[in-house]
Amino acid sequence: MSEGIGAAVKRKEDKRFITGRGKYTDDIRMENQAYGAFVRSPHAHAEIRGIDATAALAMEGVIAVHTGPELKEDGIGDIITGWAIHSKDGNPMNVGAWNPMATARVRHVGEPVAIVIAESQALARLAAEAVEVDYEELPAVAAATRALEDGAPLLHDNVPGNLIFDWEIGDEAAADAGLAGAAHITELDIVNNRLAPNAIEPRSAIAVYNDIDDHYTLYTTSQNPHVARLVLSAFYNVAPEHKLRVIAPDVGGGFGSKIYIYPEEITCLWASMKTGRSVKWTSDRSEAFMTDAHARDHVTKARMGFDADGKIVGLKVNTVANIGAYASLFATATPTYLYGTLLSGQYDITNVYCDVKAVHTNTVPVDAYRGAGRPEATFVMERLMETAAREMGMDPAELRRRNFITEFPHQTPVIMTYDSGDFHALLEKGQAAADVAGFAARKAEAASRGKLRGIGYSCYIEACGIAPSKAVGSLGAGVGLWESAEVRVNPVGTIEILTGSHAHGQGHETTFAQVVSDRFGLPMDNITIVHGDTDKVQMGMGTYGSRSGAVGMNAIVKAMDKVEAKVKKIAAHTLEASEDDIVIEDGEVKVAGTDKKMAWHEVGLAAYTAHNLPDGMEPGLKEGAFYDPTNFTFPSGTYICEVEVDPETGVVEIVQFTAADDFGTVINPMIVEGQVHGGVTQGIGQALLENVVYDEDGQLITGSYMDYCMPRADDVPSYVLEHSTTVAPSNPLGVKGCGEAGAIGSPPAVINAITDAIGNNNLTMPATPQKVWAAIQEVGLPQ
Ligand code: MCN
Repeated sequence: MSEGIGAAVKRKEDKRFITGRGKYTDDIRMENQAYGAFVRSPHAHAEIRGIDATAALAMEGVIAVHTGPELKEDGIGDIITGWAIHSKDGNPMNVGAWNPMATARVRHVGEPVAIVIAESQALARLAAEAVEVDYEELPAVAAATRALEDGAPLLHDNVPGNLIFDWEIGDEAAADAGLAGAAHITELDIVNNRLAPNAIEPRSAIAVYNDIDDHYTLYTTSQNPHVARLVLSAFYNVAPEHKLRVIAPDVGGGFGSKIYIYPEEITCLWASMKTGRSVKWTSDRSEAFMTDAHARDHVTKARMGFDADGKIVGLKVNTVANIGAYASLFATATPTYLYGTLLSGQYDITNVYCDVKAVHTNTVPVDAYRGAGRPEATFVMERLMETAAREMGMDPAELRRRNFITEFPHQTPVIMTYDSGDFHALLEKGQAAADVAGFAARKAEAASRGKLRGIGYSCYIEACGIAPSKAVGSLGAGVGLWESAEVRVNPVGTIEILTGSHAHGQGHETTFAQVVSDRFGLPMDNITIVHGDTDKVQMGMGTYGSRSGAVGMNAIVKAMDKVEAKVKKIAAHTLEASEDDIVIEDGEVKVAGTDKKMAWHEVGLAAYTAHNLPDGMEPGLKEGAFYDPTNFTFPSGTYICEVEVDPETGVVEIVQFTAADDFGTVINPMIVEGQVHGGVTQGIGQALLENVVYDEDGQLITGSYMDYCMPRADDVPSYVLEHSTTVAPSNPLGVKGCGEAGAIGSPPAVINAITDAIGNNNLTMPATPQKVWAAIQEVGLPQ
């Protein structure tokens, strides 16, 4: 039916979002509400010699000032990283301890040192300025490669050389042997620029302590409220799980940055208990730049070898990954298992080796951001392929074609088993949609206007639907990553779906309802999706790694299987037919081949009135399921970018961007297109504009939108979207995640296009006009 799987249904949630009636954390007001503001370190690295809050406490309306040692005395635990990584010598990683508020030393600008609680937000912020902290400055280091040098400032006593781990994947000897026999070797030095996440809604939290019940409620901008509750209780000792309710109401974008439990939530919860007041904290934009987990920040050397026919014979990658001052929740997984495992790309390569050194620096923690590890891997692979083709005088599409994997399942040398895909089809569709055949004419026409036109490819594959608990457990994850769902059919036949997934812009209220509507033939209006509250949904693992479709929706499918089985039993009993003959379609439960039927709501009513149920059947119609898939999903695509560069100014215009993707079964093509638009735009932002800059001493230079440039509508073209489908065999719906693909596939396509236009491959992201102009000067105008 028209609202089911495959229908471009308009988003149910948009009515409240576009009329300004979404309910975000900062919109919530509690009785007895006070406001928290944090005193933050202005230094990148310093000892705290003393804190004097006298002046702040003397201000009328200031309720309390609390510091890090007080939390420690109350047994509040350190913030943890969720993934245990071992170095290649077999030793466990060394990670510096992360106190929610600094106890003795600060290690990045913006690190919280104290919280001021006051009657208004303005007063709390003013009073935070009045808290005097006596710092003794220490030498600082912001660049990961510098932090590894002898004599670099040391951040943590237990992390010698600032090296958290030196991890490897693949077979080094095999990669070396492959490279030794290569007819051609392409080498690249790659910098993957550091990004800030920039969700529209800044982080916010309200902590409510009820001393009568000794119970805590936390409203927070979280992508995974249940995981938040788990770590807050199990690791940070804030409260036992049954005395802590976490609610993530409407959340205005996360892009990974709201997966983690930050110091602020922990501190607000504890401060609420201490003061007996509800404590609200909302980040302003400057705080967001300073304290939201940043992303990427890799420095890489890569070598790829080819035989005389252009077949890849070896790949060796050495990466230094900046983790920041502390290791955040996914920080250790991101540059390892989310990166090294994708260094086979779409290609049939036998010999791959990757070494990653993860490093503490005096910068804010670096963690997952749309794509997390996979954009970095794709950038390495796709810059190498394009560069190699140019160096060998081959068509970059042809070089890729010669190396594509064509048979599935395919075991890569870096752990992953790709289960499906058709890379040739994606390339062909992409080329046709981008009119690659007409490029030469367009280039000539652009030249007649004094513009340099270039074209660049990126053929990406990524692993998402982050789940299989056994797989992630064997790789060091602290938890399993299944998902849960409950399907509640009410006596009147309407349905409530409780899910452990969390939507913060992805449209789950629509797509999840579509899957249910499709299954039972019910109107979308009769289906409600409930999520984001640990008191309503028992447990869930939340949303990241493009997993809600592949894992969350399939948990609903599993619960619907159970509902369907019970519905069929009730109908068979009532209609005096065999269960095997019962079919559910268009909102009716029918005996196949007859005119005997019940309306859907009649079955619901029968389940609850329970006057005439089969012997031994429990009343009611409600089923739950936990779903744990057998594999990740592997979306793939061909992205083709066409640019025009003004040689006078170095300004780049993206004149066409074509994305041909394979997301398996598509539930809602309009939502999926929106996801690709958003992801590609973020990728273009990384390629052309965005860059977090710290100076050598760890001062944040790009602390506002005056210095950090986000893509705007006039920076991007109207996208050309194509798709080709291979169904994911690892989940019943056959879906592959789509939420990150755009950000993963697009940056290399953009840089490949610009370097093609200007005839100089020596260009780093972001390709600002200044850099592009300088690169043109370096080699002169292409003839
Ligand atoms: N979908 C579909 N058909 C498919 C796959 C997905 O119709 N074959 C739908 C899903 O049902 C869902 C949406 O597309 O409505 C995205 O699904 P999925 O790829 O499973 O991703 P998640 O829902 O798990 O969302 C997470 C993903 C990630 S990891 C980041 S980062 C990101 C992204 O989604 N952050 C976002 N997209 C975002 N979009 C918005 N507006 N805001 C964010 O913070």
